[in-house]
Amino acid sequence: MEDTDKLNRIIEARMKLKSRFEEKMKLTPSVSDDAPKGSGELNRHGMPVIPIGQTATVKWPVLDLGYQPDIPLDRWRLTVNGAVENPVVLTWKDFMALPQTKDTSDFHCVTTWSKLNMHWKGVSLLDLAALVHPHEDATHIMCYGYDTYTTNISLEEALKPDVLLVHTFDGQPLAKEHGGPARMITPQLYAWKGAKWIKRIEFLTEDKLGFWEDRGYSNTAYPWRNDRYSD
Ligand SMILES: Nc1nc2c(c(=O)[nH]1)N[C@H]1C(S)=C(S)[C@@H](COP(=O)(O)O)O[C@H]1N2
Ligand SMILES: [Mo]
Repeated sequence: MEDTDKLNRIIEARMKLKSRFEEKMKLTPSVSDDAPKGSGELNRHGMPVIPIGQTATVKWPVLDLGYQPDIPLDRWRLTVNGAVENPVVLTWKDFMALPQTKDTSDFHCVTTWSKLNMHWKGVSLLDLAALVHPHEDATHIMCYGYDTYTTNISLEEALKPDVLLVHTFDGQPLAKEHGGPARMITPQLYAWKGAKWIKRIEFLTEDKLGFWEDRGYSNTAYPWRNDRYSD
């Protein structure tokens, strides 16, 4: 009974958040650009499957800061806090008890490879946000990895339904080298916006720059605009 109530509260909050960000989301470049740059068929949000300057790869390269943290599940915690009504610290069990989403999406790395049709399972950021109730003036999130990595995302991008905190890839636990136990994915933005080994998500009332955004990468990271570096 209590679980049903909890789920219903998440569903209601999710619907409210969706309607709050719907219009802004429709105006984001990966949905609204009428001359998106790229090649191939159109994907589900109307953009060419291969963004400009990208090449499809079968392999899955690994990118990190030279250190891959090892987080046993019994010590794993995910903190979601900042400009929210209901900050939480989730254990692995709490995290796995949240609504689970399966999705197939593409992964575009700024170093020009794209990996298509990746099969994921995890918790949508929208559902996590619905759990913590962002304040009305929240505009962005900062994501923190166990390796000290950080990356920032606007809420109209982060709350898109394909932005997930994934723990499963192709039916298997996400490998440590790719950010396991859990990482974020941002299929409509370059992949550096998806923090591996995710540890904390902080809701912000103004934008702040993450690790690469502070080192010359674009703050917005739109693949179909070739938006790789800040000028
Ligand atoms: N915690 C953490 N997350 C990270 C990174 C990192 O160094 N640390 N690198 C980013 C970059 S630049 C990319 S392209 C993707 C790479 O993910 P992959 O190694 O699974 O291909 O993760 C992103 N997330
Ligand atoms: Mo990257």
